[in-house]
Amino acid sequence: MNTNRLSEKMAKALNDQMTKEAHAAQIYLSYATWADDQGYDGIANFLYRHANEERNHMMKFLEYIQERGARAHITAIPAPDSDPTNVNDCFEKVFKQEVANTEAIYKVVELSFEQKDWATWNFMQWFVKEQAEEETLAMNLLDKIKIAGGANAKDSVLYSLDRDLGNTPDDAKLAQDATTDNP
Ligand code: OFO
Repeated sequence: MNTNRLSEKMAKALNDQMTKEAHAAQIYLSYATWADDQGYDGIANFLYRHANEERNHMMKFLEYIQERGARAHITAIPAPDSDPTNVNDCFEKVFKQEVANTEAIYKVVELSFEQKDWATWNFMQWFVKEQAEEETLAMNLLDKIKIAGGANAKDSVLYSLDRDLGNTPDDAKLAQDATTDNP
């Protein structure tokens, strides 16, 4: 008896999105190591924590695919893009990454609508909301760096920005506290 409740096309779309979330985690990790290396500990801390959130998103997809009776396929993750050239570039890359991921999420939502797969449509709404929040966060970061002078921001301003980001509340919970329902 076939207990798979996802169409082949939907299972592939969800698997692809799962890998995209893993890719996002790698991208944030790579920017975090760059920031760390440049001496921006607060920005690095923020990016490390965000990498953790993206990894939790990957797990959320994995669990959903398996729960619906299909198979989550663990594949290679594409390498992250090149290092940012400065803090302004770093935040611009973060914003672009989030917008690209939002577009990918919308495609899965669209497919679920076309297929009248309401369980998947409902599952995806959490990600629609999450992406809107993450875009806002990235826009706020960009606004801050623009006010600070963008690519020409002075060291003293970058110092305060770095300190402030290091003190932002921790959205990403410790691994032992996070669940796929509440990543
Ligand atoms: Fe997975 O939340 Fe952003 O990209």
